[in-house]
Amino acid sequence: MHEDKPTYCRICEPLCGMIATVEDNKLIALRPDKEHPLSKGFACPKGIAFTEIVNDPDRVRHPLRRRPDGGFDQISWDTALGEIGERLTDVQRRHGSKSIGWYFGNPATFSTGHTLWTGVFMSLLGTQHVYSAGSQDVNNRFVASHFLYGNPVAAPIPDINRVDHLLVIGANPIVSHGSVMSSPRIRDGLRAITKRGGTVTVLDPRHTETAREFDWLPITPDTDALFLLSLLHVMFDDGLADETFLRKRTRGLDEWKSIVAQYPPEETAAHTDIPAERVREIAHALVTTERAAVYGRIGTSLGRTGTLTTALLDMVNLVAGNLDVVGGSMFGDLGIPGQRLGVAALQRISSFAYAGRRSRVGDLPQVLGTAPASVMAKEITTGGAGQLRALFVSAGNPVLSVPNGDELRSALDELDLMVSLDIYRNETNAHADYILPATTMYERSDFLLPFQMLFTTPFKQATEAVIPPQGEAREEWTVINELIAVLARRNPLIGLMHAGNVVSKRLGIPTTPRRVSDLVVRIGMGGNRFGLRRGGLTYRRLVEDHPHGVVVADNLAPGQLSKIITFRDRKIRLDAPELLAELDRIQPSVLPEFPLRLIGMREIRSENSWQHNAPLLLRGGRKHAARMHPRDAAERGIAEGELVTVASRHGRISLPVMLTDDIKPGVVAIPHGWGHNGSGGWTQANAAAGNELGSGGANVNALISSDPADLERLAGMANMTGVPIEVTGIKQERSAADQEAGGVSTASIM
Ligand SMILES: Nc1nc2c(c(=O)[nH]1)N[C@H]1C(S)=C(S)[C@@H](COP(=O)(O)OP(=O)(O)OC[C@H]3O[C@@H](n4cnc5c(=O)[nH]c(N)nc54)[C@H](O)[C@@H]3O)O[C@H]1N2
Ligand SMILES: Nc1nc2c(c(=O)[nH]1)N[C@H]1C(S)=C(S)[C@@H](COP(=O)(O)OP(=O)(O)OC[C@H]3O[C@@H](n4cnc5c(=O)[nH]c(N)nc54)[C@H](O)[C@@H]3O)O[C@H]1N2
Ligand code: SF4
Ligand SMILES: [Mo]
Repeated sequence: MHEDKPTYCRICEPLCGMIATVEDNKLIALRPDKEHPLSKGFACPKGIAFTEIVNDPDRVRHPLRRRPDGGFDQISWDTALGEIGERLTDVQRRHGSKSIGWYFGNPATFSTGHTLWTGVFMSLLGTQHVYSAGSQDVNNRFVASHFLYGNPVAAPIPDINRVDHLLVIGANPIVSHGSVMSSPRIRDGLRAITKRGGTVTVLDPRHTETAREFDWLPITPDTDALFLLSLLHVMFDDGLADETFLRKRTRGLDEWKSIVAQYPPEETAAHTDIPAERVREIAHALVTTERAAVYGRIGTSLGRTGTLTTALLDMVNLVAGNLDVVGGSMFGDLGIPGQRLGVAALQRISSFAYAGRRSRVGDLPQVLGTAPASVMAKEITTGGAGQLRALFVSAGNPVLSVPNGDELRSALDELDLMVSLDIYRNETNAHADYILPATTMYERSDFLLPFQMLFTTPFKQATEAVIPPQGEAREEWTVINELIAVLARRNPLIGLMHAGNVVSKRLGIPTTPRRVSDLVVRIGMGGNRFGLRRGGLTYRRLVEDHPHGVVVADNLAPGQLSKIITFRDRKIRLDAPELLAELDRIQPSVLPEFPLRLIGMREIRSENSWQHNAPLLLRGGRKHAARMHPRDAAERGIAEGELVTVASRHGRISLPVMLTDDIKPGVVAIPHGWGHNGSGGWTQANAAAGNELGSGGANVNALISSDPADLERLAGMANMTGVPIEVTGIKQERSAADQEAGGVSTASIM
């Protein structure tokens, strides 16, 4: 039987509408959904290629158990769960619940059940060993919002539909499709700004795919805080800011005025390389253009002071009169009554509150219940109370995505138990004792719960599974329920959760992600409020009456701040001492032996580390390569395509170079997510991106420090951009070594 089913893609944040063609319970093809109200027939190559991933012969379809020789044997779910249960109970008996940990990766966020169940399970378990991709991504956004608004989950997004002057800092939405912002067809959204006479300016060390379409302003990596301070300087100095309004809405304005007075653009230009007159021009344009916004993402998150930089983005929006107003930087609305009080209450729970706990290693604050993944390896290898002994990794590949993968790789082998839930064998779960097969997104029903506040046009969609689980794959939340049953007897809170599961199941109303989502749909924007609002949305109505999704409001609503700020005086706090203390760290450090600066980049046909196995995405002989300016290459005698060594204070990797004018001299860009070294089960990925040394590309995170002292202090973020490096041609390296050897022999002859 041949059927076309509307659903949506859950690889990245626009969540584009898809039509899945299904025959005899097999996914045959995916095509963009023309009837999706926002993505309107757009999907990117990653989304289309997902058929290959669902049906990939390399996929893990059955539970696997590792043999002493490193290979894996297929076992039954019963055996796997029985053995894991025994070993987990043993770890818990000997070391307590606090020795059990979980790392959940990026795709977990795209599954309601996965996110909710891991969050609740770990929180009830009372362990501090919860890690996520967030400390390499977005945790500083949450921390900045915590300090400014007393609300970690409030994230302003640019009002793409109405903005007339958009300053994009450290984001490449034409490739990434937008982040911390769900805005399908983002390229069209950006083009529409210039079509209506507006401007888009892209501040980025690389002349990116986005910058190429608009105005490019090359900036020195990791100097954005200085640039933003200068914008504020000009706004105050030139009397552009509405101080009466600001005084009413904020605390700490005078302190900031005296701080920004110290950062005139004429002085910061030496670091940022942005001419003072451009800074002045931009500051004026942001204030005088009625609808203007600043938007920043990964490039502003992964520097040494990401939390401060992110707070400064909001401050620039605020001082320019662009925060929480139409056409500016706006807040999404769940439409749930009492949401402010809910957040305030959550923040009293130590497992959720900012710094409610601090990491054992490195003394770093917890963010939304998670610790910095960079310290995970040392949490395994450092003895003492609370040592991490049993680790679950779901939808993650931290050996490639976290700093210093080598350190983590060897630490994993010291665990008493490691269990992975994944759709593939990857470089991380090569070290797991068990790999449990997870469903892909098209094998589960879902609602876009975590993204509701991030849509630039408020939107809802729910989908049924379009195919049954392939092989013996199971949804993560059901596996977590099994673990809960195992641990119930030894941990009272887990026991309570287990009892809840059992009772609700007996009553015929089992707790499922669908039921939780239904609740949120009913009380949220456009919901039926349990019958109070006739014709309103329920989960079932979403699936049956709106299979292509439904726009619940034409635009974002201004004036959300009063619902967001949890401080009693309802004022934005600019004067958190923790933020102010970060000002001491913003001056870039100079290491003469590492004169170049490393930045990251995303590729249109990669998704972090996990889509390099799809033949459609590997077409055209893709190569993992470092992008370098010809001038820097010439100075080092390096030719196009040559194999080079890239070294930092923390490590070295080898890969070919690609010379390009589309990068600021002095900067080198290397995509992350490569370094498939054959330990994963990804046969295509392992063979791809070949270089002289072998295959699978290089792991750029070998160049990044996992030392707690090198992590950003407020969010424990890894410092992955602006890292000092040097690049040497391997030929030059060899001849230098030969010369040295030659020198020695000459000397010995004499
Ligand atoms: N195709 C594709 N799409 C993706 C992903 C993917 O792997 N592939 N990953 C998804 C994920 S997990 C995320 S979090 C989002 C990220 O979404 P984005 O943040 O839009 O993605 P990046 O391409 O990493 O963009 C970061 C930009 O910052 C620039 N940059 C680096 N350092 C600095 C700096 O110090 N200052 C400034 N101003 N700029 C800097 C880089 O040159 C780069 O262009 O993308 C998502 N979408
Ligand atoms: N140098 C550098 N490093 C970075 C970044 C950078 O910009 N530069 N970006 C960081 C960012 S923003 C992110 S988000 C992280 C990503 O870091 P991670 O999330 O640790 O790694 P991914 O490569 O996304 O791996 C995802 C894994 O999930 C599996 N998977 C896919 N779908 C499912 C599913 O439905 N269920 C289950 N159980 N498994 C599934 C895939 O097979 C894959 O093994 O990388 C970070 N690392
Ligand atoms: S941009 Fe591509 S990968 Fe992202 S949601 Fe849309 S189709 Fe999926
Ligand atoms: Mo990410």
